Amino acid sequence: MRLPGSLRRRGFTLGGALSGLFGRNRADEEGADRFEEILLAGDLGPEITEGLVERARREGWKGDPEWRDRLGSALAGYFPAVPEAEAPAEGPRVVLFVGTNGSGKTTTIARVAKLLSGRGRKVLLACADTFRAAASEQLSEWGGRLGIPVVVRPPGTDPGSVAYDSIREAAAGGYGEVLIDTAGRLTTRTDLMAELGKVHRVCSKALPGAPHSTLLVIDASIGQSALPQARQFAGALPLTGLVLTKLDGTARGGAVVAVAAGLGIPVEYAGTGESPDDLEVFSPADFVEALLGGHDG
Ligand SMILES: Nc1nc2c(ncn2[C@@H]2O[C@H](COP(=O)(O)OP(=O)(O)O)[C@@H](O)[C@H]2O)c(=O)[nH]1
Ligand SMILES: [Mg+2]
Repeated sequence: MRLPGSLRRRGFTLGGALSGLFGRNRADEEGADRFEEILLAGDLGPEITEGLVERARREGWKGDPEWRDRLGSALAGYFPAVPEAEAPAEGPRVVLFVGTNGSGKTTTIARVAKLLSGRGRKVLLACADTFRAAASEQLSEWGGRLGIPVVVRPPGTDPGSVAYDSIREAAAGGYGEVLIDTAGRLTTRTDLMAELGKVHRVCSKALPGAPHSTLLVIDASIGQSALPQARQFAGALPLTGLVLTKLDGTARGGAVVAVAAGLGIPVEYAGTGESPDDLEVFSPADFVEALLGGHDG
């Protein structure tokens, strides 16, 4: 995974801040307090911070020349593994994308579509964001650029019916993948959150077992508010994975560890820019390495 060096805040990197911390000549308590401060400043959140402080104490990281590797594997261990994507027995694989407005859903769908069609998969896009005409225009524009058909319906159409139609159309047309875009929503709008649950259920009516994957797209730059936001979505429909976007422009990537661990779901993709190729299959080890980067030994 190619990660930009942006996981650092002006003057602050997790790796840099930790330099020398586990040297032998620091008082234990002072070191533990400082370690805690640094992890919190790195947006890892209170639970993971506490877990790591405890682990450092238990495993005796102080004075251990390998402490950085230990910390790295402890962090990587917080990410659940991505399960093997099984091809459905029959019909297309359906992926539903959800998230707040502007988190990067539509951009991500375009990139995933490009990736999959590059692997020879026959992809159908569906715009179940029927609030704004601009939403279907944006997805259609991507479809046009990528040469991938897009199912669109007039604004105001029930999003569930767009999802249903697209899955039936994909099944009839021999498509391998259906990627469904949904409208961004504030987690405070309980009616809209409930509607997502409905779209999810409608997918399974169109095709038993669908959606095979439900991905929550999160703007990585929102830091600590990512976890409560993700929990709200998880309460509205069963999520299977995460997509982190805007990792190119943020130093708040530590929060990502808290979200993946807190929800117990894997990160599948990472967005690292605005172009159609700026999507990476997520690698916890590479991510942690970038997070701990910027140190001098
Ligand atoms: N820098 C950067 N911008 C991104 C990334 N992903 C999405 N964006 C931008 O974020 C904005 C909102 O994206 P969009 O896909 O329309 O969000 P949606 O409302 O969730 O569908 C657009 O300007 C995208 O170009 C990313 O990984 N990096
Ligand atoms: Mg959108």
